[in-house]
Amino acid sequence: MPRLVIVSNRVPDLDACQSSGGLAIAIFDALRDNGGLWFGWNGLIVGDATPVDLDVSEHGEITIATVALRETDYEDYYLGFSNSLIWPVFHNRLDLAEFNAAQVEGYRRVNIEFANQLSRLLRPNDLLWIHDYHLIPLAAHLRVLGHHNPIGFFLHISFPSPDVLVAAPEHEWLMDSFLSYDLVGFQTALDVENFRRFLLNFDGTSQSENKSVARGRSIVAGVFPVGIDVDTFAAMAQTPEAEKRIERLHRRATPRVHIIGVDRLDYTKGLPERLRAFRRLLELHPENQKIATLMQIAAPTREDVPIYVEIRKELEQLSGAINGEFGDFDWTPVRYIHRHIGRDTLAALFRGSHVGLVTPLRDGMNLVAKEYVASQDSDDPGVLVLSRFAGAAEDLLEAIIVNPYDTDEVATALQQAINMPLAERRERHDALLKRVRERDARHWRESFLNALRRVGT
Ligand code: ADQ
Repeated sequence: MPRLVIVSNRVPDLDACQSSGGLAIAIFDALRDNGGLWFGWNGLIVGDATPVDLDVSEHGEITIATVALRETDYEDYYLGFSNSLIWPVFHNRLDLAEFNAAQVEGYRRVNIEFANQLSRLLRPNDLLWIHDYHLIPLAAHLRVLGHHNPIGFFLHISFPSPDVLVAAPEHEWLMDSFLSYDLVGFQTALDVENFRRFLLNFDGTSQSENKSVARGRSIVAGVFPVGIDVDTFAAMAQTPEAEKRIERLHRRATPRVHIIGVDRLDYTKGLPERLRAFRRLLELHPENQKIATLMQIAAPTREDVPIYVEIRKELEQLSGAINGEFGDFDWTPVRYIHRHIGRDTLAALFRGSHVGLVTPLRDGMNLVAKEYVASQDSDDPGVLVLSRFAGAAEDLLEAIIVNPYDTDEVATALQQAINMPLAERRERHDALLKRVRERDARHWRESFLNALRRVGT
């Protein structure tokens, strides 16, 4: 068996990652199954003059190798090119994209530095799996250093259509960088289609089935939807502590309908639009007043980027305005929580909520939608209202699928969800749970790694 080498922008603390779960644990499990190396940033920022040393530690069969980022690198590579250019462009928000030459230089510099550091640790038959948009040019630099290993890349976010991508500076270089991978994995069929369509812009590109040959290099692109560990989430939603939390959530004099939204506080998640849709529900269907509550949990994220400060203010104002307009001494329509919440608490809140409202404007996959489904009581499940622009919508067809920009449509979907008969809720939930289970975290990593092994032989 070749050794597995995982590279991601950030390497989480192994103990924290085992208890916090999520995607990090799905990656960690791949290493735990077969042993291997995980390389990336350790989350620390040091002064520009500080030498950055590779820190290597052994944890049983797993080797962790990390480096710190220098302050300028953090600004140019992480906050800059990765999160102020690639992130908005790949989420169709050209209006928010910022570009300057220093940022692209920083992005190149860190990728070269990561390649140099990693290069020292690589063995000839290692299998490399690189994660996400921060590290697109990593394979190209490793190839320059003479590494011929099979290298796969997985993009966790959506891939834009070619006409959007060409508006981004340096797009041609970025696309050329992809060609150093043997396998590129995406969340949805639409992402793969967009990627392959872009490659046709390069003279002489030929394509067959899932393979493209462009600029003399051959690359396979495939769909590998990210999933969750269903049993762990379902179990967390049913512990005695979870039951106590659900009881607390429901302990009110008047009957309540609980709607829940859980997201990082990111402009791609459609949070202001979601609050407006909830307000519209109260206007269009006033019988929900004093009955329905939207709990929006929005975890802080990228607060060093100004647009994230703005969206936070907007959300605070909007929830305050809705509560001021509709609330009463015994009813708060919007419960807005700007904090990170433990996963076991989240599982209980999902289970205790009648509607899961997941309405991003654009999202690679969206794991919250899957976690909501996994947490439900199959005998009396809640209803998932899901944006058509989440990658998850390609699979989760039995959710109520909505256009998140259309507040009237989302309000109508909420009304439908609140009043859905038990038999229909069960039928939809059974189908959704089956799909979430089939395409779980294990399926994701095993299908990607098997495909990578195939292209590497
Ligand atoms: P994200 O954009 O972070 O991920 P998502 O897939 O929803 O989006 O994952 C978020 C995770 O964080 C979920 O596990 C959720 O439970 C957790 N979370 C969110 N808010 C929280 C809070 N307040 N407290 C605690 N936990 C919270 C990126 C891409 C997605 C893609 C994933 C995985 O943008 O499209 O689905 O990677 O590939």
